[in-house]
Amino acid sequence: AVGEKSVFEPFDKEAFKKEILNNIKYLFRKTPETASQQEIFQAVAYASKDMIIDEWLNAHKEYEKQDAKTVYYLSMEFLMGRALGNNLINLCCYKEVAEVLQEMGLDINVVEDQEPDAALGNGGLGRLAACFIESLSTLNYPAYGCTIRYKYGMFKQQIVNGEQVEIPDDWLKNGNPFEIKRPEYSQEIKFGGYVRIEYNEKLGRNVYVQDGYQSVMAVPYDLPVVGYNNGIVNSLRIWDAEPLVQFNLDSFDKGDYQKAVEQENLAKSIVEVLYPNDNHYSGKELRLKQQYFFVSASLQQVIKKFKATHDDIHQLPDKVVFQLNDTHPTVTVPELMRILIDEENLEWDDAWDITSRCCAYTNHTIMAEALEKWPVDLFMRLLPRVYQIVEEINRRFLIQVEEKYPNQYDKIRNMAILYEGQVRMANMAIIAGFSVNGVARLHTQILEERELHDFYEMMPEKFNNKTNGITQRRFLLHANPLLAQWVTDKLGTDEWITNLPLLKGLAPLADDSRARKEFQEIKYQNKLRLAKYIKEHNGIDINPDSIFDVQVKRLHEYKRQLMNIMHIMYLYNQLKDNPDMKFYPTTFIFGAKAAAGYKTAKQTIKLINAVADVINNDPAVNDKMKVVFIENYCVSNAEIIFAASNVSEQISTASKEASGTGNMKFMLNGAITLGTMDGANVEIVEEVGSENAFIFGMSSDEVMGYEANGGYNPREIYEQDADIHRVMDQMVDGTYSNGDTETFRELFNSLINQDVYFILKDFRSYAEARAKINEAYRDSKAWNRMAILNTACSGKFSSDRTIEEYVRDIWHLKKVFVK
Ligand code: 26Y
Repeated sequence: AVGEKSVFEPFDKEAFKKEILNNIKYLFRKTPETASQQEIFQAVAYASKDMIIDEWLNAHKEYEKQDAKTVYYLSMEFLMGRALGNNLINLCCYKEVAEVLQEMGLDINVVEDQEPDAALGNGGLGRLAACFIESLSTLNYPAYGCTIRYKYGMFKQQIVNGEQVEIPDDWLKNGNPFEIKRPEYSQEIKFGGYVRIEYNEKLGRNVYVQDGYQSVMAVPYDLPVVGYNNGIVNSLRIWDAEPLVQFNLDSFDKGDYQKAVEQENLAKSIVEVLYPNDNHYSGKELRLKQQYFFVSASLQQVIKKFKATHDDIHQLPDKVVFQLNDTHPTVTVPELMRILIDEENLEWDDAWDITSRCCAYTNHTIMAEALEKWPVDLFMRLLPRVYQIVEEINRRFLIQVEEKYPNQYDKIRNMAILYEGQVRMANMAIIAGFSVNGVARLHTQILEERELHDFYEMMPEKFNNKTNGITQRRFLLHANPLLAQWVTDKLGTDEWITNLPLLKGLAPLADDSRARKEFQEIKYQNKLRLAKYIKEHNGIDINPDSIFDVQVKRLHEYKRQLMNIMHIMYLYNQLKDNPDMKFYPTTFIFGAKAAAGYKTAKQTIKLINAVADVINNDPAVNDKMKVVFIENYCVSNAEIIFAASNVSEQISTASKEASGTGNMKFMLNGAITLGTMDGANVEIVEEVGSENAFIFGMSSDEVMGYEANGGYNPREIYEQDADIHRVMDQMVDGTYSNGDTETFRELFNSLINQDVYFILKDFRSYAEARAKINEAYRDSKAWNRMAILNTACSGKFSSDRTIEEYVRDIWHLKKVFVK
């Protein structure tokens, strides 16, 4: 179906082939026979970039002509994954390019596999940003994604002796064929020094000048973000840092040697590496430098671009909106104020009006440990002028609070930006922006009723929900070509590619036995593909006829991978005790990276691998269960994993997972959710019906009720439930640690003393749900019926829907069409 109705010239296969051959020759002085796979990938990538360039130029010409309002999606993370396959899909020439390559004796999958993932992100938040910019292009909206060109992205994970080892991700080592350097848009970024106040005669007031600072040059590179079949190409602008003065012998002579060294080091350090923390804040100065670096660069460039075609800066909110992806880019607020006041000479009130009409904030978490709070002294030292502005924003806000809530000190304690020597970034984003949104209905409700209640009470008009979504172009069309083709055949159209709710039309097929057989066969083929990947990468043989029960996501205590593996330990005990127990063979699959400094998370990975090692080497159970930890979970292998899954583990402690987006990718690919009533699971169940999902565990209200009373007593469960007792003891009796009793002691202690995430409390209910799902799989008719219904009901979870809601309620953009 792909490529059938391209807006492009009919794709010229011969010309494309010639271009690949030319690239192989002129870039590498080679022939197809002597070129390496990597060189062939580069040659194909450059050839496809040539197709993109005209559209890219054209779209931007049209934006300028129409003077269209543009959204700047500011995010510390964009977890893009690979570009080649998706660019070809969105250019509607994937099939044709595959044929060209085949004629040349090449396999497009092998060529795609040469591309390193652009892993400029950790997990959900970064991948959401990537889905959003793809949808923005596909929906014809002018947009930029702005972030940092990290030299090293998310680390590569190796498992050595069962433990995680982090390998630097040198993703740019072979160059990046898709990026274009734009030195003409370079911006100077200033750090440190002090603020000098001067009287300005002409303005009749004091002005503020930053002096004695260090600076670096921010140099942008643009990556194309291709819309699906519409001729729109937006840009992901990634900022690199370079020293202002080139380090050379001249500067030695001039006595600037020290300065040159410092600038070189500063520039290098800022863009060196992505912080691998997910949902966990650590007050590192370098991270604040990164934040200010890419925010200031983006804002300076936006203002210059605006002024090139507009006289009145007051019109900025009509043309520009900044979406802050969590609090990480919140320094946008005082930086925009600084530019408007110090450089554009506006008065405070004018500057504030413009700033608040340009900024909107998305919250992705309610967990206290993820909230960014910078020590005042650190902030002040690094950004002296920006800090003055923060103080003034805070001062003026507190006057308002005092007026509205006289003598209510708790309001100030909760809402002040500056409090107990810290700058609270979330409070600044909420106070300054015109919109605050959560990422799933339940999450937004918890923000309004609890976490941000005082803000909600004071400014309810700012609050809104935007349930997350995912792009079906990557997670169905590219990731699961067999299912994509089946969907197109059954619907008689490929319009679902840009209109996902059309999948509803598949629902009647759930009751059609032939359709169910076909659906099952496609899943089986995808399971073979994953089994092959696992064999190649892990050396483990798995049974494609077993249930593929999968939990892939960042490793975090609240996501409860520990509960999953403990339940597997429990099942193993059961199977050993009752070899004839009724049990459908299951392969339990994990994939997860732990933040490098997160001890409990790393221990959990170790436990999973230790349990896998024992179980996979026990012939007594091997025809019934296997446990696989897939190394280096990332966007490119995720695509293979989702397509092959039967059971989607979404088992976070209720109230903790803001939304989840992996849950949607599984659903789209026909996996059944085994989950708690948390995040977007609630809406998934609402769409597909509770009879087509397996829900267990405490509700968010129950969880929050216990939390308000200081938790519960896990020891009671340990004492009373013999099965749980046994599993717990096996963590510290050496069963999974060659007799060593201390390897997993900390995990044991965390459960017995506090069990902050209610693992023991939810264990029984989880076990029941898992038993039900194991039983349900036996009835292949009923199972495939459910699976088809999950795909059919996943239409709501397209990021196209999410983006249209952002546009309607927050951004107010107009679609731009190109000839
Ligand atoms: C270091 C620090 C301040 C920090 C770094 C990364 C804090 C948070 C994060 C990342 C958070 C994140 O990925 N949140 C996830 O966002 C997804 C998209 O909205 C949600 O689906 C998911 O539930 C949420 O955990």
